[in-house]
Amino acid sequence: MYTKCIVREPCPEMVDGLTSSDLGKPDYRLAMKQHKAYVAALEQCGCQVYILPPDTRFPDSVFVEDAALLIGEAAIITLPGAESRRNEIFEMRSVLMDHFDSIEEIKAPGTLEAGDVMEVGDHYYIGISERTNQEGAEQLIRILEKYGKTGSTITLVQYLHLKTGVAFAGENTLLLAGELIEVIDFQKFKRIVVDEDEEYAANSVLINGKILMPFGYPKTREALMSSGFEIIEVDTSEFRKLDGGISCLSLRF
Ligand code: CIR
Repeated sequence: MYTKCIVREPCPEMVDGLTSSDLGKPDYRLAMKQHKAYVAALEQCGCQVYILPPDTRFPDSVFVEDAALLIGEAAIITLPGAESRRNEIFEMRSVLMDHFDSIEEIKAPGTLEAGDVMEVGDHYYIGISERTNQEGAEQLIRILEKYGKTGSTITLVQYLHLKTGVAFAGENTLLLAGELIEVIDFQKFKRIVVDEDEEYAANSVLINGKILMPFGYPKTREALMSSGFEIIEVDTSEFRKLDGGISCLSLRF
Protein backbone atom coordinates (compact mmCIF):
# COMPACT_ATOMS: atom_id res chain seq x y z
CA MET A 1 0.00 0.00 0.00
CA TYR A 2 1.41 3.36 -0.99
CA THR A 3 0.54 6.31 1.24
CA LYS A 4 2.71 9.05 -0.25
CA CYS A 5 3.83 10.32 -3.63
CA ILE A 6 6.36 12.92 -4.69
CA VAL A 7 5.87 14.89 -7.88
CA ARG A 8 7.49 18.01 -9.28
CA GLU A 9 5.63 20.72 -11.16
CA PRO A 10 6.82 21.08 -14.73
CA CYS A 11 8.97 24.13 -15.44
CA PRO A 12 8.51 26.28 -18.58
CA GLU A 13 11.88 24.95 -19.79
CA MET A 14 10.28 21.51 -20.14
CA VAL A 15 9.56 22.41 -23.76
CA ASP A 16 13.28 21.84 -24.34
CA GLY A 17 13.35 18.48 -22.57
CA LEU A 18 15.02 15.42 -24.06
CA THR A 19 12.98 13.60 -26.66
CA SER A 20 13.22 11.05 -29.42
CA SER A 21 9.69 11.69 -30.67
CA ASP A 22 8.51 13.78 -33.58
CA LEU A 23 5.30 14.84 -31.85
CA GLY A 24 6.39 18.47 -31.54
CA LYS A 25 7.07 20.59 -28.47
CA PRO A 26 4.81 20.26 -25.43
CA ASP A 27 2.29 23.02 -24.68
CA TYR A 28 3.43 24.17 -21.23
CA ARG A 29 0.04 25.45 -20.07
CA LEU A 30 -1.65 22.24 -21.08
CA ALA A 31 1.13 20.26 -19.40
CA MET A 32 0.47 22.17 -16.15
CA LYS A 33 -3.22 21.35 -16.42
CA GLN A 34 -2.49 17.69 -17.09
CA HIS A 35 -0.05 17.60 -14.19
CA LYS A 36 -2.74 18.89 -11.81
CA ALA A 37 -5.12 16.17 -13.02
CA TYR A 38 -2.34 13.61 -12.50
CA VAL A 39 -1.91 14.79 -8.90
CA ALA A 40 -5.68 14.51 -8.38
CA ALA A 41 -5.56 10.94 -9.69
CA LEU A 42 -2.80 10.04 -7.22
CA GLU A 43 -4.97 11.48 -4.45
CA GLN A 44 -7.88 9.44 -5.72
CA CYS A 45 -5.67 6.37 -5.20
CA GLY A 46 -5.38 7.33 -1.53
CA CYS A 47 -1.94 8.98 -1.59
CA GLN A 48 -0.82 12.16 0.07
CA VAL A 49 1.04 14.04 -2.67
CA TYR A 50 4.10 16.19 -2.01
CA ILE A 51 4.42 18.70 -4.84
CA LEU A 52 7.94 20.02 -5.37
CA PRO A 53 8.35 23.43 -7.01
CA PRO A 54 9.45 23.64 -10.65
CA ASP A 55 13.22 23.42 -11.12
CA THR A 56 14.10 25.59 -14.07
CA ARG A 57 17.67 24.26 -14.21
CA PHE A 58 16.44 20.89 -15.41
CA PRO A 59 13.91 20.73 -18.27
CA ASP A 60 13.20 17.04 -17.54
CA SER A 61 12.91 17.37 -13.77
CA VAL A 62 9.14 16.78 -13.89
CA PHE A 63 10.04 13.11 -14.49
CA VAL A 64 10.93 12.55 -10.84
CA GLU A 65 10.83 8.77 -11.11
CA ASP A 66 14.25 8.60 -12.73
CA ALA A 67 16.23 10.25 -9.92
CA ALA A 68 15.45 7.72 -7.19
CA LEU A 69 14.20 4.21 -6.51
CA LEU A 70 12.16 3.76 -3.36
CA ILE A 71 12.15 0.24 -1.95
CA GLY A 72 10.22 0.60 1.28
CA GLU A 73 13.00 0.72 3.87
CA ALA A 74 15.41 2.74 1.76
CA ALA A 75 15.67 5.38 -0.92
CA ILE A 76 18.27 4.70 -3.58
CA ILE A 77 19.54 7.82 -5.31
CA THR A 78 20.28 6.97 -8.92
CA LEU A 79 22.86 8.34 -11.33
CA PRO A 80 21.04 9.26 -14.53
CA GLY A 81 22.74 8.25 -17.74
CA ALA A 82 21.49 11.41 -19.43
CA GLU A 83 24.12 14.09 -18.84
CA SER A 84 21.56 16.92 -18.66
CA ARG A 85 19.65 15.07 -15.93
CA ARG A 86 22.56 14.00 -13.76
CA ASN A 87 22.32 16.82 -11.23
CA GLU A 88 18.60 16.30 -10.58
CA ILE A 89 19.70 13.82 -7.91
CA PHE A 90 21.10 16.37 -5.45
CA GLU A 91 17.78 18.10 -4.86
CA MET A 92 16.00 14.74 -4.78
CA ARG A 93 18.39 13.40 -2.18
CA SER A 94 17.62 16.28 0.19
CA VAL A 95 13.87 15.81 -0.32
CA LEU A 96 14.09 12.07 0.38
CA MET A 97 16.20 12.54 3.50
CA ASP A 98 13.04 13.91 5.15
CA HIS A 99 11.22 10.66 4.43
CA PHE A 100 13.83 7.86 4.66
CA ASP A 101 16.38 6.90 7.32
CA SER A 102 18.41 4.85 4.87
CA ILE A 103 19.72 6.51 1.75
CA GLU A 104 21.78 4.50 -0.73
CA GLU A 105 23.33 5.63 -3.98
CA ILE A 106 24.48 4.45 -7.37
CA LYS A 107 28.05 5.57 -7.99
CA ALA A 108 30.03 6.27 -11.18
CA PRO A 109 30.93 4.59 -13.46
CA GLY A 110 27.52 3.05 -12.82
CA THR A 111 24.51 4.80 -14.31
CA LEU A 112 20.88 4.06 -13.56
CA GLU A 113 17.53 5.74 -14.15
CA ALA A 114 14.64 4.29 -12.19
CA GLY A 115 12.41 4.28 -15.27
CA ASP A 116 14.49 1.19 -15.99
CA VAL A 117 13.39 -0.57 -12.82
CA MET A 118 10.16 -2.53 -12.44
CA GLU A 119 9.21 -3.88 -9.04
CA VAL A 120 7.28 -7.14 -8.74
CA GLY A 121 7.02 -7.94 -5.05
CA ASP A 122 10.55 -8.33 -3.71
CA HIS A 123 12.09 -8.75 -7.14
CA TYR A 124 13.26 -5.89 -9.33
CA TYR A 125 13.71 -6.17 -13.10
CA ILE A 126 16.37 -3.75 -14.33
CA GLY A 127 16.60 -2.63 -17.94
CA ILE A 128 20.05 -2.22 -19.44
CA SER A 129 19.53 0.72 -21.73
CA GLU A 130 21.23 3.83 -23.03
CA ARG A 131 20.58 5.33 -19.59
CA THR A 132 21.32 2.39 -17.29
CA ASN A 133 24.53 0.42 -17.64
CA GLN A 134 25.57 -3.02 -16.40
CA GLU A 135 27.65 -1.53 -13.60
CA GLY A 136 24.69 0.56 -12.36
CA ALA A 137 22.44 -2.51 -12.46
CA GLU A 138 25.00 -4.61 -10.54
CA GLN A 139 25.33 -1.92 -7.88
CA LEU A 140 21.56 -1.83 -7.56
CA ILE A 141 21.34 -5.61 -7.20
CA ARG A 142 23.92 -5.49 -4.38
CA ILE A 143 21.92 -2.78 -2.61
CA LEU A 144 18.66 -4.71 -3.06
CA GLU A 145 20.27 -7.84 -1.58
CA LYS A 146 21.24 -5.86 1.52
CA TYR A 147 17.53 -5.31 2.08
CA GLY A 148 16.50 -8.92 1.41
CA LYS A 149 15.37 -8.26 -2.16
CA THR A 150 16.59 -9.49 -5.53
CA GLY A 151 17.21 -8.06 -8.97
CA SER A 152 17.87 -9.25 -12.50
CA THR A 153 18.59 -7.55 -15.80
CA ILE A 154 16.77 -7.33 -19.12
CA THR A 155 18.67 -5.90 -22.08
CA LEU A 156 16.74 -3.32 -24.08
CA VAL A 157 17.28 -2.79 -27.77
CA GLN A 158 15.04 0.11 -28.63
CA TYR A 159 13.04 1.42 -25.68
CA LEU A 160 14.21 4.40 -23.65
CA HIS A 161 13.48 2.65 -20.37
CA LEU A 162 12.28 -0.79 -19.29
CA LYS A 163 8.98 0.66 -18.08
CA THR A 164 8.44 2.32 -21.45
CA GLY A 165 7.19 -1.11 -22.50
CA VAL A 166 6.12 -3.03 -19.40
CA ALA A 167 4.05 -2.47 -16.28
CA PHE A 168 3.15 -4.77 -13.42
CA ALA A 169 -0.63 -4.67 -13.15
CA GLY A 170 -0.97 -6.85 -10.05
CA GLU A 171 -2.55 -10.35 -9.98
CA ASN A 172 0.64 -11.81 -11.50
CA THR A 173 -0.11 -9.85 -14.69
CA LEU A 174 2.13 -7.74 -16.90
CA LEU A 175 1.09 -5.19 -19.48
CA LEU A 176 3.61 -5.67 -22.28
CA ALA A 177 4.51 -3.96 -25.53
CA GLY A 178 6.94 -4.17 -28.43
CA GLU A 179 10.36 -5.63 -27.82
CA LEU A 180 9.37 -6.82 -24.34
CA ILE A 181 6.54 -9.14 -25.41
CA GLU A 182 8.85 -12.07 -26.08
CA VAL A 183 11.27 -11.61 -23.18
CA ILE A 184 11.78 -15.04 -21.58
CA ASP A 185 11.76 -13.74 -18.00
CA PHE A 186 8.24 -12.38 -18.52
CA GLN A 187 6.69 -15.56 -19.91
CA LYS A 188 5.82 -16.86 -16.42
CA PHE A 189 3.33 -14.00 -15.94
CA LYS A 190 -0.20 -13.62 -17.22
CA ARG A 191 0.34 -11.18 -20.05
CA ILE A 192 -1.79 -8.45 -21.54
CA VAL A 193 -0.19 -7.48 -24.84
CA VAL A 194 -0.55 -3.86 -25.89
CA ASP A 195 -1.29 -3.25 -29.57
CA GLU A 196 1.44 -1.59 -31.59
CA ASP A 197 -0.64 1.55 -32.12
CA GLU A 198 -1.21 1.88 -28.36
CA GLU A 199 2.36 1.17 -27.27
CA TYR A 200 2.48 4.28 -25.08
CA ALA A 201 -0.19 2.78 -22.78
CA ALA A 202 2.24 0.09 -21.62
CA ASN A 203 3.61 2.73 -19.28
CA SER A 204 0.84 2.54 -16.71
CA VAL A 205 1.17 2.14 -12.98
CA LEU A 206 -0.55 0.11 -10.27
CA ILE A 207 -1.34 2.20 -7.19
CA ASN A 208 -3.31 0.70 -4.33
CA GLY A 209 -5.37 -1.62 -6.50
CA LYS A 210 -6.06 0.91 -9.25
CA ILE A 211 -4.26 1.18 -12.56
CA LEU A 212 -3.38 4.69 -13.60
CA MET A 213 -3.15 4.68 -17.38
CA PRO A 214 -2.89 7.32 -20.08
CA PHE A 215 -6.12 8.62 -21.63
CA GLY A 216 -6.78 7.77 -25.27
CA TYR A 217 -5.86 4.09 -25.53
CA PRO A 218 -9.24 2.32 -25.74
CA LYS A 219 -8.02 -1.16 -26.68
CA THR A 220 -5.63 -1.34 -23.72
CA ARG A 221 -8.29 0.12 -21.44
CA GLU A 222 -10.76 -2.51 -22.57
CA ALA A 223 -8.22 -5.33 -22.17
CA LEU A 224 -7.44 -4.24 -18.62
CA MET A 225 -11.07 -3.75 -17.69
CA SER A 226 -12.17 -7.08 -19.08
CA SER A 227 -9.44 -8.72 -16.98
CA GLY A 228 -11.08 -7.12 -13.93
CA PHE A 229 -8.68 -4.24 -13.29
CA GLU A 230 -9.91 -0.91 -11.99
CA ILE A 231 -8.70 1.94 -14.19
CA ILE A 232 -8.11 5.66 -13.76
CA GLU A 233 -7.24 7.52 -16.97
CA VAL A 234 -5.14 10.65 -17.09
CA ASP A 235 -4.25 12.63 -20.19
CA THR A 236 -0.46 12.89 -20.46
CA SER A 237 -0.22 13.92 -24.12
CA GLU A 238 2.23 16.76 -23.39
CA PHE A 239 4.59 14.51 -21.44
CA ARG A 240 4.43 11.90 -24.18
CA LYS A 241 6.07 14.47 -26.45
CA LEU A 242 9.12 14.13 -24.18
CA ASP A 243 9.01 10.31 -24.05
CA GLY A 244 7.52 10.54 -20.56
CA GLY A 245 4.59 8.52 -19.31
CA ILE A 246 2.43 7.86 -16.30
CA SER A 247 5.04 6.19 -14.09
CA CYS A 248 7.76 8.78 -14.77
CA LEU A 249 5.78 11.60 -13.18
CA SER A 250 5.84 10.36 -9.58
CA LEU A 251 7.73 8.55 -6.87
CA ARG A 252 5.45 6.34 -4.81
CA PHE A 253 6.08 4.96 -1.34
C1 CIR B 1 14.15 11.81 -20.72
O1 CIR B 1 14.47 11.56 -21.89
O2 CIR B 1 14.89 11.57 -19.77
C2 CIR B 1 12.81 12.46 -20.46
N1 CIR B 1 12.48 13.32 -21.54
C3 CIR B 1 11.74 11.41 -20.27
C4 CIR B 1 11.95 10.55 -19.08
C5 CIR B 1 10.89 9.53 -18.91
N2 CIR B 1 11.04 8.86 -17.68
C6 CIR B 1 10.66 7.61 -17.46
O3 CIR B 1 10.27 6.90 -18.37
N3 CIR B 1 10.82 7.12 -16.22
